Amino acid sequence: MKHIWISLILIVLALLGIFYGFRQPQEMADEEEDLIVIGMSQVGAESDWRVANSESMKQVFSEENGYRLLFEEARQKQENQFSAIRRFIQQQVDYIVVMPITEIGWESVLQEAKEAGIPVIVADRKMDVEDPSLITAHVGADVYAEGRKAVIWMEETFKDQPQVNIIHIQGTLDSTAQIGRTQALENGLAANPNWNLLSRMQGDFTQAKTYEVMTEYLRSVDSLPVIDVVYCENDNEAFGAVEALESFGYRCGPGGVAVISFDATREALQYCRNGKIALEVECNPLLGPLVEEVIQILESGQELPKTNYVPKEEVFTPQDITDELLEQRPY
Ligand code: GYE
Repeated sequence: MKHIWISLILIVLALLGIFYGFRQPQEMADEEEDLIVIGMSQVGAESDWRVANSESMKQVFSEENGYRLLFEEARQKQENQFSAIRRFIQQQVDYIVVMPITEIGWESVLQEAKEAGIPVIVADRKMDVEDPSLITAHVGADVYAEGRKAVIWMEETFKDQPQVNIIHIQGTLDSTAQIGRTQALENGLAANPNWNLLSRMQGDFTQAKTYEVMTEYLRSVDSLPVIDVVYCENDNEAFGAVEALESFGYRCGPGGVAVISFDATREALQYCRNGKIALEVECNPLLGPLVEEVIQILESGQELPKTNYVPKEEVFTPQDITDELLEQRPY
């Protein structure tokens, strides 16, 4: 009798095993079908800001949160972004999210996405297109406003100085961050006759390129000029500029060169605390949650505002930076 019971239990267990064996893959497939598929095209990994931005996207668009993320990095080439977007269209993703390298040239690829019925959300920098229906929403900072904060600080700091010698290091040309931050400085130059632009160079938002162009410039001048301000369009440019300036004997800090930078990543705030960066204008890279908000609104069928600026961005000078701020800085 005991043997019969044991055999019965074994049979039941075996049947249960077969049942679950068949059921589980099916259930898994069902769960996968529920995932929202996002095709995401990122510029590259040119800066600390960009790395933090990619991290934020990957954190939010995880399987645990209900997403399948197809993430492609374009190594700073727009053609690579085009091919990534075309692959996403072929794969029939639910949404395409693009952090565009520059503003222009997107019309035809966006048209293809539109014809395939896939909404395109633009994050960080903008796209300049004539037909607004090609873009469902934009999530990103107001970079002109960031530039204005730097210009206002310069106006206050140098208001009594008869001549202010400025070097301007631009970011990737035709990118929104370059256009806005450059425009703010241009307006500052026009409004302040005591500001003197010594040189303008392209740093492409990277430390290496900025070190190179700055070194070339300092090598090419007959005698080293007095430099009051180096206006860098992001933190990595500021690191490269400080390195080049110091190697030519300049001192960055009070009484020396005032380096201005945008982003306010942890390492740059450390530079700022040490006085090597005089002003940090914050630009928040953590855009993942805002992009998700847009996608959730779309999923629920509600009306969507076309532009969602990143809410609050601060300005830091050396005295604002505490241990606590550095420890808590998420990027
Ligand atoms: O400031 C820079 C990055 O587009 C706002 O791009 C972004 C800029 C950011 O490489 O560090």
